[in-house]
Amino acid sequence: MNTESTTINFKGQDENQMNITLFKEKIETKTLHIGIIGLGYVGLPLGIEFSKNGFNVTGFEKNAQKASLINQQKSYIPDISDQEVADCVDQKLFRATTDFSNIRTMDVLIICVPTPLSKTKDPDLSYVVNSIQTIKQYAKKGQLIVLESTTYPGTTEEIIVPELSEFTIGTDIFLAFSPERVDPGNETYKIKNTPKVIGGVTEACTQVSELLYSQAIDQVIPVSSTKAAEMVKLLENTFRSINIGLANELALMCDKLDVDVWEVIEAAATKPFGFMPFYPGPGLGGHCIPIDPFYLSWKLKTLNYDARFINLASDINSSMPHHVVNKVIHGLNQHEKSVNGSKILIIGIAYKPNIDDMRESPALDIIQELLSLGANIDYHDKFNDSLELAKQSFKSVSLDQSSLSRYDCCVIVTNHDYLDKDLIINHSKLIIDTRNMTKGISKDHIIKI
Ligand code: SAJ
Repeated sequence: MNTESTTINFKGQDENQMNITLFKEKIETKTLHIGIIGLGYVGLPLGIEFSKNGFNVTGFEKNAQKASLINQQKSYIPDISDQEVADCVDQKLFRATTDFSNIRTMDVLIICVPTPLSKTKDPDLSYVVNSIQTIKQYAKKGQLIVLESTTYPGTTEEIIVPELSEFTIGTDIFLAFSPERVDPGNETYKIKNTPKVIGGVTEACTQVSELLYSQAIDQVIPVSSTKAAEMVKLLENTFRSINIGLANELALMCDKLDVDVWEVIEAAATKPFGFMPFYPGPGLGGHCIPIDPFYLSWKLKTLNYDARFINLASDINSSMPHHVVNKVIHGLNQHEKSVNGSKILIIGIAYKPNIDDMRESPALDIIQELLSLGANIDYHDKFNDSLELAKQSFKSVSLDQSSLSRYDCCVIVTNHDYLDKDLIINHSKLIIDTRNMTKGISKDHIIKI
C-alpha cells in the first residue's frame, strides 16, 4: 500500500477536521473575520447582514469614494439605509478599505464583483481573475473563499482552483460557489429571507460554507458541486430571459392578429396550475437577465453545443426597442406627422419600475433610434435627473398638463408607480404604451405594443 498516500490522507483528515473545528469555533465565538470583495448591490447588503449578526466584516473596495462613504456611515445602495451602515460601523463590525493586504487577516473572503459581457458578448471574468489573484497573495490555511459573481458552470474549478494550487482545497483552504440572488428594489425578499444555494469543491467546503451562510440567512441549500451551483443561477435567469422572449414574441404575433396581448396573458394567467405569466415590454434591461444567459451559451459553444433557446430569446428581446419605434412611426403617421422633427417624450428610462438603474435599459435603444430618425427627444424619470447619450446631455423634464401637451408623442417605457396615469392619458396627444399602464382604457390616441 502506498504509505505516502495513506500519510497524506491521514494528515489530510486530521488537518481537514482541525480546520473545520477551528472554523466552527470562530463562528460560535463570533471571532470570524469576513471579507467581502466588492461592495456593490450584492456585496454591501451581504456584508451588512453578517455584521447585523455580530460578525466582523471588512469590505474590500477598489473605489476609494465608496470605501470612504461607508466609513463615513453613508450608503450608496438604495436597498441599504445610512442608518444600517451607521449601526454596523458604530459597533466596529463593519468597515471598508482599499488596502487589499488586509486580506491576510480574514477568515472568509466572499467575491462579489461584476461579471459583465465583453463587446463581442463573451464572458468578461477580468474582475474575478483580478480578485482571486489579489486574494492568493495573502491567502492562508484555514480560509474559506466563496465566489458569488454570476458565471458559467466550471468557472470555480477552471479559473479559481488553479490560482490556489499551493493549497489542498478542502483541507488547507475551503472553496465554494454561491450564486447571488439580490433583487434590487425588492421590498419582500432581502438577503436574510432569500434561500441561498451553495456548492463546495469538496464536501468539507460545502459544510463550512453552509455553516457560514446559515449565520445570516434563514435557508441554505447545499448542492453537490460548484458547477451545479453555478448552473442553478444561470437556469434562474435564463428561465426569465426565455419566458420574457416568449411574451415578447406573443406581442409580435398578437400585433399581426390584431389581438390585445395583455388581455390574452391576463386571461391565461387565470389558469391556477401549469402557467406563470410573463409580460411583453420595450426590451430586456438590467445587469442580470440580458447578460447571464450568454455566459451559459458561451460555455456550451466551447463544448460544441448551440444553446438555441438562449440565442432565439435574445434575438426577440433585442428586437423590441425597434418594434416600439415602429409603433411611434405608425402612431405619428396616423396624425400625419413624421418622426423627423416631432417632439417625443420618453416616460421612464430605468430598466424596470421604481428603481434608478439604467444598465442595458431598452429606453436607451429607443431614444437612440428616434434621434437617428430626427426626433426631438425629452425624457421624464424622477429616479434619473440627467442622461448622457449619443453625445447629447438630457435632463429629466417635469410632467404636467402644459409639458405633456407640448409633445407630439409620449412613449411609456418604464411604468414607475409614482406616475400619474390619468394626467398622462388626459393631456398627451399620442401615447405609445409599452407596459399596459393604460390597461382597460381604450382611446384613439393610445397605442399599446
Ligand atoms: N421584463 C419584461 N417582462 C417580464 C419581466 C421582466 O419585459 O415579464 C423586463 C424588465 O422590464 C427588465 C428585464 O426584463 O427590463 C429584467 O427584469 P427582471 O424582472 O428579471 O428584473 P432584474 O433584471 O432585476 O432581475 C432580477 C433577478 N435577480 C437576480 O438575478 C438575483 C431575477 O432573477 C429576479 O427574478 C428578478 O430580479 C425579479 O424577480 O425581480
